[in-house]
Amino acid sequence: MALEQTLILIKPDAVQRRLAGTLLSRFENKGLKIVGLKMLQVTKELAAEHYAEHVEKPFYPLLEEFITAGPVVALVAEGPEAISVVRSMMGSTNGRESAPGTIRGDYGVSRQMNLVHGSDGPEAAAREIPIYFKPEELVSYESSLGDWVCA
Ligand code: YYY
Ligand code: MG
Repeated sequence: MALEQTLILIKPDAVQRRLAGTLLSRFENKGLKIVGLKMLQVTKELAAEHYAEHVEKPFYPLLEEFITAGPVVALVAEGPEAISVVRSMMGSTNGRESAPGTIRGDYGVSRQMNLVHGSDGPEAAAREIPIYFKPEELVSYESSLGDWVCA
């Protein structure tokens, strides 16, 4: 069981809908440890770096418009297999198809405005975390709950 860190974005639609706290709570309630947290405005340059794999795709102009349309909350969550845990909590990309019980399944009906981003694998997490956080912006601390949330 690997202890992993993953990048999560609470996207502009979720911030505008006042769901940031609700979504943050879901990750906390799951037992993930928050080791980095900030609010920021994504620029076009940052969007292109983050979504490098999608820049040439036909949907990118609208994705860029959406992700830069308002502030996001960025966080780094840590936990056992945190990357796949967060991906399963998010649900599939299109809110109309994502399962009830997932974030996208519970809160959205859009493929583009789908509330959250989560790194899709270890390589993505290693690439994406430094895009949003300097090393000194990530904290290291002991959690007294640690022994009670994973075994
Ligand atoms: O990882 P995930 O967010 O579930 O989906 P990706 O395939 O990486 O696409 C990134 C982002 O782009 C997605 O969250 C919505 C948007 N998007 C879109 O607007 N239209 C598509 N056909 C595919 C993706
Ligand atoms: Mg993706």
